[in-house]
Amino acid sequence: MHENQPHPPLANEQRAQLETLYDEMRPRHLYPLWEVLSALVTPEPQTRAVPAKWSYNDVRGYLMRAGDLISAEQAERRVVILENPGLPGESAITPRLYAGLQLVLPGEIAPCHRHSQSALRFIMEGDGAYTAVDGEKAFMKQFDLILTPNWRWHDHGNPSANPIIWLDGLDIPTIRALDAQFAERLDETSHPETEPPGSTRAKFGRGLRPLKAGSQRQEIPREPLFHYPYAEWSASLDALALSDAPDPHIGHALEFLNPSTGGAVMPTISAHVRLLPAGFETRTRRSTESAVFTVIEGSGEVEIGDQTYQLSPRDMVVVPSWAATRWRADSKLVLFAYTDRVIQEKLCLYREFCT
Ligand code: 1HN
Repeated sequence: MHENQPHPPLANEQRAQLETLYDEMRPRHLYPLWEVLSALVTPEPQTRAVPAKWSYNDVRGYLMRAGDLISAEQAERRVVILENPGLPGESAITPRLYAGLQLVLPGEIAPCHRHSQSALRFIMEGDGAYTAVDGEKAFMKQFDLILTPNWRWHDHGNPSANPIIWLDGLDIPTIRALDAQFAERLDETSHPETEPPGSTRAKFGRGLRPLKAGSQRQEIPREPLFHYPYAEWSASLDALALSDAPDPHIGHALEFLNPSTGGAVMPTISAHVRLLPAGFETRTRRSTESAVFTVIEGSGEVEIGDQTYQLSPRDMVVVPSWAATRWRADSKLVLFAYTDRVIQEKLCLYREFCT
């Protein structure tokens, strides 16, 4: 298993007899572990995912063409998938995460459904559209984060005059790996309104939660909050940058929290934002989390393994597990990221290596 401790070599005769043994085992679906052990148990993470970058306007062009050809209702979700070049045919941007850009044109509705996959939406362009979660609408502004946690009804609508485009981040490959997918459509296109817009944020988004007495005591939903506006997270990030020194490996960073648990926003997806001051360069870091980043503001550069990418607003990059990563900000650089860190932490597997 260790490269510096080779196993004693096999004699030719022994090898021939082993091959005969394998030939007889194969039809019975039996295989020798010792032939594959070093590929199964590696000293460090081995991933098929590779670093990659997509520029927003490039993807947007294809998405708008799709907008001329298929309606949101026909498509159910009109999305162009960002697929990792190392995972062809898997509709995955990392082995655990999915990414896509979704377009909803003025007047369209993406019909109501629910599924075991957890999803986040990060608004890339436009405002005034909404996602309704269990019948409560969250009206979108650019760079807002909206969650549709697993098994919650959700539909999207765009009553505004402009196209709306967002980044969809889901845990599709994770749920697929667990063979735990379920999905269903609601009979109606839109979920009936259950609460006025903003009511969940008023109840749970300000360090407060509803309190009732005795038998009235209310169960707190698993993920009560589903809208994290840009105006709020960017103000917090700017305040952090005024009061603290940047972390040498990730700059100023704030994680989005589930107020019910104090942990990651959803059971399978972690999300955070970062700010690198102009001229700041991080040190090199590796981590076992795979991450999808998008640039909110500014320009700079990222080195991911042996790749270097120039960054400008709304570029999207994927950082595979254990790839040595270093960021440089030419101007104030603001990033949004979602990752599979929470899964790894729950499994006691998460690791970082900072130089
Ligand atoms: C989904 O429900 C949405 O609700 C977007 O907008 C993308 C990709 C696969 C499965 C479900 C949405 C999706 C998805």
